Amino acid sequence: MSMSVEIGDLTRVEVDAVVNAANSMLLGGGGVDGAIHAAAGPRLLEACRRLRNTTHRDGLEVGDAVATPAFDLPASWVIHTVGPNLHRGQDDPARLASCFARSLDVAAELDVRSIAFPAVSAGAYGWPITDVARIAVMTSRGWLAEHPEASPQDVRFVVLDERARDVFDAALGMA
Ligand code: AR6
Repeated sequence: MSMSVEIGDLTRVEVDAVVNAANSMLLGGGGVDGAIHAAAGPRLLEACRRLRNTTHRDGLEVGDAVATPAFDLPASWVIHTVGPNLHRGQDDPARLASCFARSLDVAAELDVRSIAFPAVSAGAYGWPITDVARIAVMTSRGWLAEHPEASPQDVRFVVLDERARDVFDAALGMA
């Protein structure tokens, strides 16, 4: 089992599943969501529309996760999750923790070996990166400890700059 942080573009990472910091509508947006849709191609939006027309008519709840194929990305799967939006008063850390735990649950159902997360909610949704890093690492560490036999065992956090990398590094270094 391993957890690590790296600077990079989530759309170019060679992992089995990348996590998308989506919104409840599941129909694309800016930030990571926009980058993933642009790189994965229009079939990703079609797959998301299918979810909206079938299993997710009301969209995806904050803290939940759902997978689609990744189409033109190097990854096989996109696991879409919806972080809490601090600008709308969504300040419950449990909701953010749930994004990571549910994404790992979905990854386990798909039997993927490796998964890459962005700093969910640390962009447009306004959460401080220090809180996101701490919650991401604590939750993933807890999940891995509770599921010693399950996939994925390779969990990566992919961030855009050195400051974010240092913050995740500090969180990873805490017991
Ligand atoms: N690779 C890795 N990290 C990235 C990339 C990338 N290509 N692009 C941005 N980041 P955000 P949120 C970082 O705003 O806060 C969208 O419009 C970014 O620097 O993507 O959960 C959705 O549709 C930041 O640290 O996600 C939603 O409406 C982190 O990824 C809303 O934004 C998350 O930033 C979701 O907001």
